[in-house]
Amino acid sequence: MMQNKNITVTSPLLPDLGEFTELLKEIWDSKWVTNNGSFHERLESALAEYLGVPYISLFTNGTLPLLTALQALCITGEVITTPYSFVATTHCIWWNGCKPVFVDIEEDTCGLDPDRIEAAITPRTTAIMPVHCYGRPVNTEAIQAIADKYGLKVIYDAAHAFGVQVNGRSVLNEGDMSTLSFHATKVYNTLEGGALIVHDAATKKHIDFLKNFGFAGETEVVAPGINGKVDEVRAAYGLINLRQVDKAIEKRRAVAVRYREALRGVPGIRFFDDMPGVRHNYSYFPIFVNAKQYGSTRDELYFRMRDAGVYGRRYFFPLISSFSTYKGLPGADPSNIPVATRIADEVICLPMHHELSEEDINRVIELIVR
Ligand code: T4K
Repeated sequence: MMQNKNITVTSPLLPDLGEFTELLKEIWDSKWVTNNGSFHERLESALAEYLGVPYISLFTNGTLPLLTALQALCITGEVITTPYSFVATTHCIWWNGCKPVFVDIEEDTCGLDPDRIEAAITPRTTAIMPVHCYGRPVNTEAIQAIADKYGLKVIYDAAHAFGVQVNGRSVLNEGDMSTLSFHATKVYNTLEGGALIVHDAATKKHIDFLKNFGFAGETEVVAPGINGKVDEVRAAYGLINLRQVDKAIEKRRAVAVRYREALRGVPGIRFFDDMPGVRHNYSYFPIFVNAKQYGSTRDELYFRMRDAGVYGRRYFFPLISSFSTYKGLPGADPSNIPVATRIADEVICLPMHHELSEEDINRVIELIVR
């Protein structure tokens, strides 16, 4: 009997090999392979234009820009953040010697609930680090109003929000800084990669020093920086991928439309619709399983899918606040974060990428709709 192929949660968007080889030849000929080369410069300009942001600095992954943003803004004390994210979000706060303080999330965005932030602010709070989870923008206006009232910085972990716009404006322009991840599993990737988005030239210059060990010249080190540099090979890869990302997002949108058509009305299965005025990137397609109404638990469905070769993922289960390093921190107790706690037990991110065929989509749907 023919075995069904496995369907994974995502699949990397890869550049055309012929085109990539051409650029590799150029890099080989130039013998300039890293440290702010010409492809690096071209990719920064192309991304700034595509994303509609004034200043962007490339990084070698999506974790280092978070670390660097906290460094650059001299964040100390307590940082309010979400327990419902990839663990890198909280790790970066910890690595900067700050204390993460967990606040619950909203049901409709899976991002920080602005109505719960003020209660978590103490005299030691210096910053808020929300996440545009699954690329769904949080309420940036409400968060900024709180930040302004208490004199706090806002750093958005926008790892999932490549190309996301609200009313025609990039969500990456909000707050003091935003970060992106260009990991292979993301809508847009440079294999590994990431970026930090800032609002002015002087800050970008400082970030560029920080990502190069703090060097401001051959013999001058202005701050304790790190190595976050991107090489020419990945910059060239990223330039080609940028030209095909819109097509990939359009394909993802079509997958979302099919899932929604098929799953709407299935008792116990909740999912997101598009938000008004938002240009989404369809980076993830989470469903939320209400066991009572659906008749099986999330994990029963999850493992049934796996047994059939359909590899969804439970992003973001377990909550960051439940890991041993963090579970004693303020806000980490499940009673303080009831929405995040419930949603982490309900979520399955369905396969979502540009290469899913009609047959693949039907296989996923048939496993959920019984
Ligand atoms: N902030 C947030 C909110 C984030 O979500 C992330 C990362 C970060 C910060 C940090 O950014 P980075 O430093 O990572 O750039 C993945 C990614 O590694 C991670 O980037 C991502 N978030 C996280 C949500 O997911 P895993 O451990 O789930 O990936 P993995 O290896 O299990 O891959 C998932 C599926 O993707 C595989 O089953 C198949 C497919 N895949 C994966 C890879 C790596 C491929 O088809 N080809 C591949 O090369 O973490």
